[in-house]
Amino acid sequence: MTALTMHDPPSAEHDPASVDAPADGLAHVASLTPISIVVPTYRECENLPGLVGRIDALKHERGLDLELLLMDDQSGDGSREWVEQCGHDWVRLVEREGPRGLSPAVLDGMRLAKHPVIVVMDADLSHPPEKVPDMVLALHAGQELVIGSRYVAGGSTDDEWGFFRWLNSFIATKLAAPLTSARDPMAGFFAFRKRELERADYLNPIGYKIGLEVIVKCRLTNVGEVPIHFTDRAHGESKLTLREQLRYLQHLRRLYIYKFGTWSHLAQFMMVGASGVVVNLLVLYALVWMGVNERVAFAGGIAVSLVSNFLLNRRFSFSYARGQSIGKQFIGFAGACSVGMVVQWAVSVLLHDFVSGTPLWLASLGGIAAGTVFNFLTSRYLVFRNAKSPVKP
Ligand SMILES: Nc1nc2c(ncn2[C@@H]2O[C@H](COP(=O)(O)OP(=O)(O)OP(=O)(O)O)[C@@H](O)[C@H]2O)c(=O)[nH]1
Ligand SMILES: [Mg+2]
Repeated sequence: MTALTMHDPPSAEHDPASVDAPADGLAHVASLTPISIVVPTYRECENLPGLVGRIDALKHERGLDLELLLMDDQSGDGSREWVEQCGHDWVRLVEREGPRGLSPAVLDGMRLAKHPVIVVMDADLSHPPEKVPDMVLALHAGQELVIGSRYVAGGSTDDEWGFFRWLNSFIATKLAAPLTSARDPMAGFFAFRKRELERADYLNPIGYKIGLEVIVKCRLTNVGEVPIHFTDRAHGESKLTLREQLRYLQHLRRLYIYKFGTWSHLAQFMMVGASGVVVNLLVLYALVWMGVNERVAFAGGIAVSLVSNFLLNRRFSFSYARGQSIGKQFIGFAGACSVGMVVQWAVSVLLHDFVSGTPLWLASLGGIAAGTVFNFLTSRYLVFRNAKSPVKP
């Protein structure tokens, strides 16, 4: 298998997404800022000496005032004992109770952090702590959040990344593109000011992508990226399962709804509509193949796609209204769509008869667009209406 890295190395100065490394004269600024480093840990005992050792060296070299919060989910692998005897009073291991999870652990750490700047990173030494001062300086230069990034010029990953791992990361990153302009929004290494958290209504502790959650929920637009070399974990086991990766899609959907509100409902409604066209055609052809009269087959296709559209819209596009009566909603949906079909027909006829030169296909498309918008608005505001704002997760 070919080994790939996401980017060609160096020439960071040509990459507008990359934040410049600080001038030497400014380097002391980072030392003036007390920093809370939050690290979620689950069975990372083998990695703790390396992590704490490197942060300790940095602390002395750069004169940093920092605390390290290890947010541990009852690992029971000797992590607690190691921290107790490590002899550093700035290192604290917090044993969490309740359901285990990376995001809830990080959120708890953010709440406990006593310093104004928070840095989140993994315990497995994938993220170089030596980049923390550059990240803090970029915050001082005006960024709201700074990512330790693999995907800006100068950033890189270990060469052992096979094609499928690269592709997986590439697709996941592209799916997040409408949410932020950051090149590496999936990163678990980022810095921001604790006060930014006040801008979020609510942080949802699902999935692995807590940085993306902070960017979207706190509506941070000024996101900088400092290039890092991402090293694969040398010790311990990965906790990133396939299940976690599927939860990422669920997480993305919620973030889209949060960020785009009604537009995201419209996008889902359109996708359901497209699936309805396919269902309609499949049923139509199946019925004709079974010898059913064509007029009845047309009606059958429409009826089945109406039901599949209803169920999918209820499950996805307007899932916030799922608590209400399915029977009443179905009657409303069918009623609204029947009016939509009349709207579609009327608009097509009007375009064709009264706007001279409109070809049939254009009139028809205009009718479909009008019918779709009508169906969406009636579904959104009449059938699946909800007293609560739909933009909240
Ligand atoms: N507290 C806590 N930390 C977790 C949990 N799952 C993962 N972590 C930590 O989150 C960080 C990232 O987890 P990793 O297993 O390294 O996930 P990854 O970086 O995507 O995968 P690999 O590095 O390839 O293994 C590590 O510091 C883990 O110890 C959890 O359930 N609870
Ligand atoms: Mg890792």
